[in-house]
Amino acid sequence: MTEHKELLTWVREVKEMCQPDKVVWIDGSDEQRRALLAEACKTGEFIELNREKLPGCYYHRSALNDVARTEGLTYVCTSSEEDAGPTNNWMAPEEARDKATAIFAGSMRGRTMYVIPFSMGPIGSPFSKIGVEVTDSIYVVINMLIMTRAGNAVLDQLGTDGKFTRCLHGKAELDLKKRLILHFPEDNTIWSVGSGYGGNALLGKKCLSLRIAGYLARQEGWMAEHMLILGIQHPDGQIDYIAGAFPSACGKTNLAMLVPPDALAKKGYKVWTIGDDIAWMRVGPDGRLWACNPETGFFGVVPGTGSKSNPNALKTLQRNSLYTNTAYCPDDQSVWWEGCDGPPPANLLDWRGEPWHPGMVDEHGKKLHGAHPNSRFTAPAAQCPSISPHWEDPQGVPISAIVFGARRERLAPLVYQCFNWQHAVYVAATMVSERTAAAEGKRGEIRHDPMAMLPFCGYNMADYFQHWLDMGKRITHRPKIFRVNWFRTDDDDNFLWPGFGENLRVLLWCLERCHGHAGAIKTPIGYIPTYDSMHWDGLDFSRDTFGDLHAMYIEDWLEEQALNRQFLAQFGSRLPHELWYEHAARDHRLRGED
Ligand code: GTP
Ligand code: SPV
Ligand code: MN
Repeated sequence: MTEHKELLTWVREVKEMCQPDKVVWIDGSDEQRRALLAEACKTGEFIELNREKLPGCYYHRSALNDVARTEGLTYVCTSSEEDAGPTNNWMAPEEARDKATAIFAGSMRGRTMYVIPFSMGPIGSPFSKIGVEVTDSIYVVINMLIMTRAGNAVLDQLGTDGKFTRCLHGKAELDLKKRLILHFPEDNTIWSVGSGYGGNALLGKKCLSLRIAGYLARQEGWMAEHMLILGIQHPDGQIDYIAGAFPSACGKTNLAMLVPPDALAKKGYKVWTIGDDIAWMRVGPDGRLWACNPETGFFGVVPGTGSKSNPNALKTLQRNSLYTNTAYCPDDQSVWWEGCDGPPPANLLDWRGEPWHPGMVDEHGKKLHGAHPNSRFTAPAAQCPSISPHWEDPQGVPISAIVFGARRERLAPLVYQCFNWQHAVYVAATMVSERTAAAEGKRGEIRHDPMAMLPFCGYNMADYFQHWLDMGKRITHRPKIFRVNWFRTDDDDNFLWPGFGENLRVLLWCLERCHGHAGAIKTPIGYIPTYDSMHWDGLDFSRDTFGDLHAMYIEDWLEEQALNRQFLAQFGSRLPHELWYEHAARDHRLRGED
């Protein structure tokens, strides 16, 4: 199996602590995967879905208290609290280990412990990172087999002394009071206990590929970002690649799988998907920024996925996929969710397993959902109709533009271009978004979410800003940077912008700005498009509404400036002075003083 001494020793130590009945190494074979699926169906952890309609698909319901990431229980455990910074929860490494050990101790009695060697990025690529996740959850194993490259080939790559991230996961009692998601960046170790939910439990994802990888990336001179990657093919066949950072449940999966509106498709525009959640980016020998997707699957938001909003996602998840916390129809073993194509079938069970029909309310009169708002699909990326032929290229794809998007009903216009890299770092660092169902907490409440990385930065956010500034100096051919917002509403709360496929029009404007030939107007916050600089083929969109989408209310921006000042101030002297410079410069521009 393996002669990697450090790995064998670690697995033995974990076994002694958790006391599983047996240990099974995940080899990556189809045979083993099938056996695990059969076992999960026997215990009720999985339900096999209709073999004709949804071949190879399974349904899983989580515990009621385990439906989203728990940011309040997620910690960065560096030896100094300063190194975690004011935006992370911090716990001293020793205390964290003691607390978690008490929960892990004996927690796998009567269970099997699975050992999953996995690679983030193609196996053997110099840019990939290897992890080994130990878990007592078959659900985690099956997810990891979709989301990562896992099995014996990774052990071979690891050899007898390769480096790997130790990823320990246990369900324990799935008790909120005994749940901890702990990162030990100085030790290249992750401990997660008490949750089976995606971002808490699939440790290759946010824990390794963003928090730990981000920590390493800063030391090694690259970037680990919460970004989608897509390619836009122009009518002449040229392809431009764009990376986009949006907070959780704010549109990355949808944008990554964008289907061009008919009129633009007819002209020859085409969109290619590379990744929908995580981008690892490096400076290439040509001085450009190159991005790759370290994952092999999509762990996407289910509600709202329909043939209008995201037909590519819908096609991707027709086979070999997992559905977690959607509604379930026992009559024909199918799944249903809000925003899917058809009406709900009779005899539906909601995500909790209770009989459900539309219009149901709880005892407080609050609407009950059939599918949990954060119900998720896990689907192989290779099955996506728009997947790019380059999605597994080890060196990645060259990035022409970066877009930062967040969810704002007001203030943020549809799109604006930043003046330069340093200005863009300020714009991204002070990005504000409304909370979504992807994490526990009050939905709709606004908060600063710098670079869409607030919950995912594994070290002091001020140092992360500095890293962004430093990277800008190292990239000789810098991507142009834009801020977008698909979510601006009118006074009746209707979205002003149709979004989804129509977002291509905004991306085309961005790319034409990169190539230097689209019209724009300079404003205090950046360059906004003129109506006539946009492609409107096939869309009847009024000049007035376009104006509303970009309307600037100076008073509101000055209020926002006050919030930004407060946000930046919490980093004290660790904050790069360039950000204060940009803050003051925007203030001056807003007051008409420049
Ligand atoms: P994570 O997987 O949590 O990181 O999220 P994500 O950024 O991939 O989010 P996703 O694409 O799944 O978007 C989720 C929500 O955004 C759904 O409710 C979508 O309907 C909504 N959404 C996505 N794109 C648009 C858009 O262009 N306009 C509007 N109005 N809503 C959108
Ligand atoms: C997110 O919350 O940003 C996700 C889902 O992409 S999770 O895997 O839970 O992080
Ligand atoms: Mn995400």
